[in-house]
Amino acid sequence: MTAPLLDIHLTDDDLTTALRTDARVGLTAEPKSLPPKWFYDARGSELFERITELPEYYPTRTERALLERVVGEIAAAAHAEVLVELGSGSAAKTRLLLDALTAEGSLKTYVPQDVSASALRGAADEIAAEYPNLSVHGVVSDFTDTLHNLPRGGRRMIAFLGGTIGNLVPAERAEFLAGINEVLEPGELLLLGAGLVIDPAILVPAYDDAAGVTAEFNRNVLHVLNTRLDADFVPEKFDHVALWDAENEWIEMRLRATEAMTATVTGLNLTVDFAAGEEMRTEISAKFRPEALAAELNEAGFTPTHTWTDPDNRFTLSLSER
Ligand code: AVJ
Repeated sequence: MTAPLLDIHLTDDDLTTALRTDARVGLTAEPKSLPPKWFYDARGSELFERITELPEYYPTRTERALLERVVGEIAAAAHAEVLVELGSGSAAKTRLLLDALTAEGSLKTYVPQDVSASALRGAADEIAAEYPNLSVHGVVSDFTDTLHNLPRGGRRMIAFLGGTIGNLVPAERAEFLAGINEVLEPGELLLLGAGLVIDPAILVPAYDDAAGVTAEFNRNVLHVLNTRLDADFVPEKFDHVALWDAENEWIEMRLRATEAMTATVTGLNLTVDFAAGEEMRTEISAKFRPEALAAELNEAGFTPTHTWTDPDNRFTLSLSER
């Protein structure tokens, strides 16, 4: 086997620079907020893997079961030579797609993309070993601004699974989808996984599990600030909040200060005051209505050709053509 190529468009220094900007903006804003991509250092990625196994967290297993059921149809419709997977992480669901696309006979290249070089290297090595006939070309980048760094050549399908599209607010989604559309050639494809709007009685516990793993994942962003920016947050002094915003149709996660406190972010030369009970937004996870999602794809220049939904209408996969 040939060792997989790894293009690094995002170094550790770049990450720190981006975090500095995000943290300075978010911690001095009113209300305070931090972008969810900063959950995912090694510990955060591990906590997320544990979330996917929680009884309450239905999205991962729902999407996986759906993918298992329809992956043959996807492969037949896509006839892709290159599979680009955005935010591939541990590439757990990838094998389903790779098996179907290699069985279908068209696939030559797999391009996993992730912000985490360590997660990517591990996944790329494993996939390269398991699929000796596939050329594996990893890209370490931030999916929102490095689409043009994706390798070209061969009919491509970009897969963006897991419902991570929901981390973006509508204006960011529009920009992101249009950006993907722009890098694709006519006839190339986008496979998008998205969580659907369902009963909040099922949604909320998925983001506020009984075992407290999601709470720990949420507080991990403070560990990341402590490590990367030499801050002194006391994560245990923040409560996990998950609520359903019915108007925006998204889950919102927040960290609530249990008492008044001041944190020092040495790396930013910044002190941050929290009032007792003050809440800081750390993530939105938007859920979708199928017609509205199709409209967003259309608006970005895509033609949705297929949609598949699980039997409980909790999650959808949609295949669109540029
Ligand atoms: C990885 C963004 C799809 O929004 O469901 C899980 C992240 N946050 N539990 C999601 C997450 C809290 C997850 N995504």
